[in-house]
Amino acid sequence: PTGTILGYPRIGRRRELKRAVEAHWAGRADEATLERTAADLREATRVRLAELGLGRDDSSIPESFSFYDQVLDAALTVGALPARFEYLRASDGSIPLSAYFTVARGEGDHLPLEMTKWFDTNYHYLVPEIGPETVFSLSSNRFAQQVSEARAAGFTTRPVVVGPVTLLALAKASGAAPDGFDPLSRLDDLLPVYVEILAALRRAGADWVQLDEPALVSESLPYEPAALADAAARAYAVLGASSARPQILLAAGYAQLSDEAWTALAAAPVEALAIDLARGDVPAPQPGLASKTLVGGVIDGRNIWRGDLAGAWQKVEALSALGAASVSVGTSTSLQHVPHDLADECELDPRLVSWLAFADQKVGQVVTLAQGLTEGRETIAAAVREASAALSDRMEAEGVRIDAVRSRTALLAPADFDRGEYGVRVAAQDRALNLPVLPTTTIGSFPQTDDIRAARARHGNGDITTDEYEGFLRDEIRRVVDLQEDLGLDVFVHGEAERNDMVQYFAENLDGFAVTQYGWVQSYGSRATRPSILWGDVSRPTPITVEWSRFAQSLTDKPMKGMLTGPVTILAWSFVRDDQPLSETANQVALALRDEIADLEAAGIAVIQVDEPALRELLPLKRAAQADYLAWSVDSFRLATAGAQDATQVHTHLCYSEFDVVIDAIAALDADVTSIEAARSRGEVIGDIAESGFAHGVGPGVYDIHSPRVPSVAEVAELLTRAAAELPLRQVWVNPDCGLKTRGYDETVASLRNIVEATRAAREAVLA
Ligand code: THG
Ligand code: ZN
Repeated sequence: PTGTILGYPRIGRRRELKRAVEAHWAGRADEATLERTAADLREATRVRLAELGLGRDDSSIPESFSFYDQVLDAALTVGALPARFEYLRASDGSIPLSAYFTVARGEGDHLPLEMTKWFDTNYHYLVPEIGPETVFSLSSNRFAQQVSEARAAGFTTRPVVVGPVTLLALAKASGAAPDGFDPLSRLDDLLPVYVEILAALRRAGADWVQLDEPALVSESLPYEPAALADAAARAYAVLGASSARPQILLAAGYAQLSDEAWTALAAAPVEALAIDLARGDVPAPQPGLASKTLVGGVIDGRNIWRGDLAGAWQKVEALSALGAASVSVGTSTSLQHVPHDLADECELDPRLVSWLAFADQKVGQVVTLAQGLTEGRETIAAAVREASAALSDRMEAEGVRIDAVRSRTALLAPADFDRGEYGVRVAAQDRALNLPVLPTTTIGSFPQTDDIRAARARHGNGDITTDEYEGFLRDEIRRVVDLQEDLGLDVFVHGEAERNDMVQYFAENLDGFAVTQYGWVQSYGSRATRPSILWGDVSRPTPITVEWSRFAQSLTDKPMKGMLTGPVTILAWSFVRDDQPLSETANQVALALRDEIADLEAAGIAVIQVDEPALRELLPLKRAAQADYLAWSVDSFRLATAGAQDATQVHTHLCYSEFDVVIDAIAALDADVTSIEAARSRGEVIGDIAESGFAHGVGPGVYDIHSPRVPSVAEVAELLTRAAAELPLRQVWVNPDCGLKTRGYDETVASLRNIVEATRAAREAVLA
C-alpha cells in the first residue's frame, strides 16, 4: 500500500462506544449487546475507510479498536494482570472482558490501574504494573478475532498492537516489586508471548501487523535513548526471526526517533518503519533500509489544520532519497487524537472549515499523496494547490491578527509578570480570610447531574429561555452552597453548573475560538472532550464568570473561590493555531484572564483559582525543548495572575502532574495555594513537595475522584497525618484530588463528609 493511517478514532461518530460501554456498566446492556455494538463500529470504520480510498485487501486499513485503552489491551493480552485482580482470571487462564473493565475502573478496595497522559497528548492510558512476579502468558485472542471478523467481511486489515518495548517502558513497578525494579528488565520474558500473538494474527489472516513503539521517541521516560534503542534491537531481533508471522510495520510516532533508535530500527529484521515527519525531520540514510518500506508520517495525526500538502509532498520526496525499498505516505500518529469528520460540522463558518481537516479529511489527504506516489505528482496538482490556497487564505483572514491584541502583548514588561513578596501577600490574606488550620475546600466543579446536562441541552435547543436557564443555574448554585455549609467546608465553590467543560466554556466566551458540535476526542475510557479551535487572536469581549461568582458569594459568608482556567490548559486542551509561537498565544489568553481577575476582585471575590491541570501535559518529549516550554508556560500563568492584589489568595490546581519533573516550574507559578493529585500514588507527592522545599500552601489530594470509591475517615486521616508530619502545618490544605463533575452526588457527599471529619480529628490531634 502507498498510503495508510496509524489508527482511527474508535469512539464512533456520535460516541456510540461511550453509550454502549456505559449502558453495559450500568447493567442496562449485556455483554453480547456490547460486543455487537463494538463489532458494528469496527465494521463501520472499515467501510468508511475503504470509501475514503484506503484498500480493502492490502492491509492499509488499521484495526485499531479498543474498548477502553490500547495499553490496557496489550497488557492484558500478554497476561499482565496485577496480583490484586488475579481472582478475575477465567479458569482457562484467559482474562474476560468483565475483568478488563474492572482493572480499568477498580472494584471495592481494589484500586484500578493508575492513569496517566499518553506522551504529550490529551489522551490518558492505564499504566501496566509489572514486577518479578508477573507471569506473561497469552490471555486473550481479541486481536486475532478482529482480524478474522474483518476477513469475514471481505477486508484484510492491519491489527495495531502496542509493542513490547513501549508496553514495558510505560509500565510501573508492581507493588510487590523490590525498590528500583525496572519493568523493562522483563523484556526477554515478554517476547515469547508477542511471538504467540504474531502467530495467532497470521493464522487469522493478517498479512501485516503494526507494532506501536512511540516510547522510542520519548526523552520523558526514565530511560536513556540508548537503552530504549538497545531494547528495541533485542526485541525485534526475536520478533523478526519468529516463523509464521505477519509482516511487521514498526510505528514510532509523536516525535523524532532518537539517533540510536533510528539506527537500531533500520537494522532490525522488520519489513516497514513508520516515522513522524510532522514533529520530526527526515532522518539520515541507513544501510538496513534497502529491504524496508518507509512510511512517512507527513499528515499530522494530532491537530485539525488542513496543513501544507506541498510541504508534505516534499518530505515524502526527501524520504525517497534514503534508499528504502519503497516509500509510502502516512499519518504521524494514530488519528485517535482528532474528531471523526468535519462534514458533520454544519454550524462552523465555511471559511474556517476550509482551513481544517478532521480524521476523515486527513485520510483523504493521505490518499491524495499516495496517488501522487503511484500516478505521478501532476495527477494531484490541483489538490495540492487548493490546500496551499486555503493556507494563504487563513494567514490573511480577518481576526487572525488583531492590532489591538498584538500591541498589548508587545508592550509587556517584567513587572507585568511579578506579584511581589509572598510573605507580604500571606499576611494580607490571613487578615482578609481568617481561615482555620488545615482549611478544607474542593477543586471547583460539583457533580454534573443529568438535570444539569438536560437543562443545558434544552437551553441549547431553545426549549427554555435564557432567563429560565439562568434561574435553573442559580438554584443549582444555591443547592451547592447549602451543601457546603452543611458539610462544614471552609472555602466554597459555586460548582460550575454553567460550564460544559472548563476549557470549552472559556473558548465559547472569548474571541478567537470556534467550538464544534460533534468534534469529540477520547480522553480516557468512555470519556471524551470536544476541544475548541483556537484560530485567531484572543480577546475577552465581556466579563465571563463574574456574575456567577458574585451571586454565589452573596449566598454565604465563607470565601467563594472565583474559578478560571489557566492559559496553558486552555491551549493544551484546544486545537491551537500553528502559525505563531505558543508563547504569543498563551500571553493573549493570559491577558484576557488578567482582566477577568480584576473584575472578580471588584465583585468582592477574595480567593481566585486559576487551574493549570495540563501544565505537565504539554511538556515537550525532547529535553532540549523543555526549558523553553517551562519558561513561557510559567510566564503566561504569572501574567494572568500578577495583577491580583496582595490580599487576593491565588490558587491553582494541577492533575497527573508527576510532580518531581515540574516541581520547580510549579514553585515558579508563585500561586499562594496549589492543589494536586496525590491520592492514587498514596501520598508520594507529599514527600516530593516536602523535599523540594516548596513553601507556599499546598493541598495534596486526599482521595481519588476518578473512582466512585468513598474514602474512609481513617485513610484520609492517615494522609493528613503524613502531610502534617512532612510539611509545616500552615502550608497544608485538605481537598479531593480533582474536580467532582464526573462523580455522583451520593459518593461526593459521603466522601466530603469523611474528609471534613478526618480534618476535624486531625486539627484536634495537632492542636492538642
Ligand atoms: N476538559 C478538557 N480536557 C481535559 C479535561 C477536561 N483533559 C484532561 C482531563 N480533563 C480529562 N478528564 C476528563 C474528565 C471527564 C470528561 C472528559 C475528560 C467527561 N467528559 C464527558 C463525557 O465523556 O461524557 C463529556 C463532557 C461534556 O458533556 O461536555 O466527563 O476537563 N477539555
Ligand atoms: Zn485535577
